[in-house]
Amino acid sequence: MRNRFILKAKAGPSGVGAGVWNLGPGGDPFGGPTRESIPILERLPLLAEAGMSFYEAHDHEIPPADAGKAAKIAGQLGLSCAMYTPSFFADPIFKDGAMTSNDAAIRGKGLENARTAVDTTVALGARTMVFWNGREGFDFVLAKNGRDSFKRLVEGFNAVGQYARKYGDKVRFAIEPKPNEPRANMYLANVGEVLYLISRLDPEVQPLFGVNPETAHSRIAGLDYIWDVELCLEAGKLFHIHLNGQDGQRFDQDLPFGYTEPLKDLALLVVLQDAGYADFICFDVKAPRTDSVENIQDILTVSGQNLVWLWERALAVDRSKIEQFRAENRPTALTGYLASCLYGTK
Ligand code: 3MF
Ligand code: MG
Repeated sequence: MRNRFILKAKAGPSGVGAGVWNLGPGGDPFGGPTRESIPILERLPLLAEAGMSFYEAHDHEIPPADAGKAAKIAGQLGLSCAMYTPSFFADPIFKDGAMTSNDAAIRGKGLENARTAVDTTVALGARTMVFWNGREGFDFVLAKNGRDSFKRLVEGFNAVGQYARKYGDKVRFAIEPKPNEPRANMYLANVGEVLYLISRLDPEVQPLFGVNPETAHSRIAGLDYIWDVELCLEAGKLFHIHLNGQDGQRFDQDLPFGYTEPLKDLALLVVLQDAGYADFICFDVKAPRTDSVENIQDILTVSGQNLVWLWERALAVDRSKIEQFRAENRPTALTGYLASCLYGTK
């Protein structure tokens, strides 16, 4: 077992986490699995061995009935649950969305699953429940009334928030934006849309809702993930973060963190450090279908090592130099300074 990845001087939890789904069997839309599927609970020791301190799971991966078993195995491994999330995308019943389905019965089922997931989040000892907008959107214009969809999202989140109030401050919610894939157009496409939605929630549940930005999702939207994260911080709504890499605006790749844009990743970590970000840092990466089952943890160890290297380089960035380049209006020279921090030269 390798040592846990630890982020020095980080406020709050200093370990890192990953999803159990990150270690899948390697299927994609054009071909089935390329390696055996590891049973979900057997993935927990693999996460721990790969240096993770936290795990994350969906309700179709760790259903409520397995929560006790999962918590016990995790406890023995020294792993804790960073977040739990209802899958509103895997079950065919949610093919046209859960909260924004045109069918009231399906919206009701989504709500029921969300309430159950709140209980399971608590049972697993996690504080954060994530909502990813997987099927909440449309492929064809006018297939849904967008204004009604927005109202349904507000109503749905208000109802889940009201339900969670019985747990006091034990549970809160982080909404994860993504612009497309699997739908052609997804509601809650970016951080700005999520923050606007939160602003429309009932005042008593509003404080329970924040954002889980994902670096690759910002990239798929053609946006800069540093500004997306800064906007969440400015709103006091950075509740969780998913780190990964993305090679341009193509399909969702979930590449290792630190692989595609190390200089920007360094800058992102400077922002998180300076904000005193005290919540979880987790990877949402995907073991590629070309990796064999024996090497399935490489995606986590490479991401973890890149993160630790970049984190320590970010700690060493001289903030007064950043201020100086800003005052001198020398943004290009500033990028050169960051590059020198990244490459380790003077
Ligand atoms: C898809 C994702 C999701 C979410 C997950 C939890 C399957 O692009 O990023 O992973 O992270 O549903 O929010
Ligand atoms: Mg994600």
